[in-house]
Parts: sequence; C-alpha cells; structure tokens
Amino acid sequence: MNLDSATIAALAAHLETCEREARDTPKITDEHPGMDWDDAYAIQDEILRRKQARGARLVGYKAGLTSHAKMRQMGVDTPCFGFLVDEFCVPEGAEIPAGALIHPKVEPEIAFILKHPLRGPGCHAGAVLAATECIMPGIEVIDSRYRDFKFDLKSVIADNTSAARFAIGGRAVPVDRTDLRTLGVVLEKNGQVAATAAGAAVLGNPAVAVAMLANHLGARGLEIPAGSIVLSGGVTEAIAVEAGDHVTLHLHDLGSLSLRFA
Ligand code: OOG
Ligand code: MG
Repeated sequence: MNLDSATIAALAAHLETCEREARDTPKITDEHPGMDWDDAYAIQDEILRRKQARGARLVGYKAGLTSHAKMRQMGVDTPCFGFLVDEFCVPEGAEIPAGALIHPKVEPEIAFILKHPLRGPGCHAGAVLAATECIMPGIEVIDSRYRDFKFDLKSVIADNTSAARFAIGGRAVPVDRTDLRTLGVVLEKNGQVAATAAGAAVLGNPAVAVAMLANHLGARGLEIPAGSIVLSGGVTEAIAVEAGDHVTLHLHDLGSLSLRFA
C-alpha cells in the first residue's frame, strides 16, 4: 500500500459523494499516481463501510471487464471486482430517474444466485456451478464517477467498478438446465437491437468470472456468502442511455427483463 489511511478515507468520501450527488470528477490516479492495487480495493472497501454505516446491506458482488467487448470499450485488459448493496437494486421494469445519475450506461449481465458460499483460492467453474441455486437475466446500470467515463483500472476499482443500479428478473433457471456458453443475449434500446452476444463472451464461460471473483475475495480473507447475487460482467459493450429511453434484455430461455429511464 502506498496511500495512508487518511488519504484512503478522503478518496472514498470524495468518490461516494460524487456518486450520491451525481457529480463527475477527474480520475483519482491523476493526483495519486503511486496508488497501487491494494490502495484501490481499500478505497472501495471504505465506500462499502460508509454505506453499511448508513444501513445499506451487502447483497452480492460483481465482476467487471470480463468480456473482450467491455475490455476493448474501456481500454483495459484485466477483470475487476466490486460490491452490490441493496440501494443499487431496482425492481424488474422499474423507472430509473436519469437525473440521479451522471452518464448512465446499461449492460446485459448473467446473474448467479448462490445457494452455498464460495471461497478461493482454488475456486473453479465446476465449484461455481455446484454452489449456484439458479441464474437469471440481469441489467447493470453503470455510471462511472469519472469525467467522460475515462479511467484506468485502479481508478475504476476505487470507484466500485462504476456500480450504480442493477435489476434481475425474467426467469430463474438452474444451471444444469441451460448451456451458459451458448446462452443468446439480445439487448434492445427503444425497441431496436443495440447489442448481441452469447454467454461465452464472458471469459469463455461466465462461471469462470464468478470463480475469479471468489479467488480474488479469498486472497483477502473473504468469501461470497450463500444467497449472494453475483453479476458476472457485461456480455456486450455497454450502451449509453438517457431520460426517455427503455431497454430490454432477452436471454435465450431465461426470458426478458426491462428498465426505463425518466
Ligand atoms: C467498469 C465496470 C465494468 C462490467 O460488467 O464490465 C462492469 C466500467 O466499464 O465502467 O461492470
Ligand atoms: Mg457490469
């Protein structure tokens, strides 16, 4: 770690205030070029601690930048991980006030709901499938707090990987009832197809992303608890949305899920 605890707390307060007030900021590595990976996750942890102190509940975790489409779009080549709290979760079909967000984008996600905890090191896709109650379609609304959505990996990790809102819905299907790799993904915006892919776009199999998350947490002495929602990462590039837009995700035999922006 290169940053002291006061700096970590100040950066967490700054980023979380930007989130809550829908204000953007230059990326934090501009002022703190020596920041390392542990510093970045420590800032993210401190944002979670601030939210929990106000009564937020941890409901799961997310992997991000797990598809080439996302890595290419954001100019990075490594996945990253963040947390999900209840205040990010919106119901299927919800209308999201765009004014509460800076420059939202939506991305199709394959959500895993766990029935058993997962703990690395050594977690693998098979262990993920055995621990999964069901998978469901998910839409994540990301909203980087960084100006023009421009960041490096350390800055985006500190910013809880742009997490802002998410919904899960459609049909919950046991993992052995579907093929995660050939699961077809169609994202529509305002009734037009905006992006298409298949589950294999996420690291060959989205269960691999969940295993990576468990190994990442395991290295830090944490696990993914039973009952968690895990977003395995945007399957396609993220699509910008604004007030008046509506989006629908169709996930092959897992049904559809919609959100509106007002
Ligand atoms: C980082 C968040 C990435 C995903 O699914 O790839 C993410 C970003 O692109 O702003 O959630
Ligand atoms: Mg995502």
